[in-house]
Amino acid sequence: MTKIVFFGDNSDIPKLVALARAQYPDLQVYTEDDPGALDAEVAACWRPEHGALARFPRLRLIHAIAAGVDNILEDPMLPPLPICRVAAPDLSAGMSEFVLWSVLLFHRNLDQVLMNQRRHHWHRVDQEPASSRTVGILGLGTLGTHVARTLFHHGYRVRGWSRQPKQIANVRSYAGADELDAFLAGSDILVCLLPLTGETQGILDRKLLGKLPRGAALVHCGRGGHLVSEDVLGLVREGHLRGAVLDVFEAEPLDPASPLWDEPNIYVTPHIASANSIQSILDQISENVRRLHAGEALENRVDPQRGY
Ligand code: NDP
Ligand code: OXD
Repeated sequence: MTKIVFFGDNSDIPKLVALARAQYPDLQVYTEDDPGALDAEVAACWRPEHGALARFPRLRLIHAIAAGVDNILEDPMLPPLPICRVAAPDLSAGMSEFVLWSVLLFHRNLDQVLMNQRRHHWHRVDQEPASSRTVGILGLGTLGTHVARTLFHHGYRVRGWSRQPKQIANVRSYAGADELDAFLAGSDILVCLLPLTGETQGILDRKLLGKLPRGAALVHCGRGGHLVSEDVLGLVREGHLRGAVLDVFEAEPLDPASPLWDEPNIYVTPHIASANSIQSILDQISENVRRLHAGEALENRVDPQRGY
């Protein structure tokens, strides 16, 4: 039996503990305060307190319960152990649904229709085919690639930006800092699906968003640390951005006093763009536990130097 400890500030933790105890007989499951937890070989966590992971002397594997690992890598006392994340098919499918909804909101002018309803104003807004819109995706990893294929399937022109060039059918690839401006200049709707790293911190600022065509829209599903909120607010108010769907924020929950809530063309969603199911999180962790013991390569291993 492998001793595993679950911890972190996340409402999924109690559900993970309950299901792991019920369905995974090979795992001996602990929460942080359980006697015996200090013997854990595997830690499954979300935003662990700094120094928390270093308290487990027998740890062999750190497993995120999410796709993003920025909340783990920022620990200055992080032990030098393998780190894995969860990237399950249900996460990609959910993200594609969310981004498609957001893209349709702007492309079909449904944002204006919703506004008009509040004013009891009947106005048949212009409708154009999906092929008239180019969606640019920042980050062409697991999620960005799935989203790109989904959007192409719905008729949009799709381009993506990543560190390394990609070959994805029907998706125009741009890579690196040198190609960023050209990528932005042709994106009518910008979707952020980057991981949060030292390089991408604060990337969604006035400088970058100002390079989008006037009237472009933003769909932000990466991490709050990408977003410079006051810049987005300013660009929306100036009309440079027609609107933004924002799912992630520097501090979550978003402060009730934040001006983002009341801005007419900003749509705030509470970090629900997508999530791995409890079952798929446990399936991936248990598969990696098996691999750890078998000496096989771990799935979805993160490169701590790269930050994702
Ligand atoms: P991946 O690690 O699979 O992909 C990351 C992509 O970003 C890669 O294409 C990578 O380029 C690119 N990238 C990273 N750094 C740079 C950079 N400096 N310049 C250009 N491109 C860069 O991540 P996922 O697709 O699985 O997830 C992306 C993020 O989505 C997560 O880290 C998380 O923050 C967020 N997320 C949000 C959720 C929500 O509900 N809002 C749910 C799940 C995830 P390359 O391929 O060349 O290496
Ligand atoms: C994730 C998230 O990274 O939920 O999986 O944001």
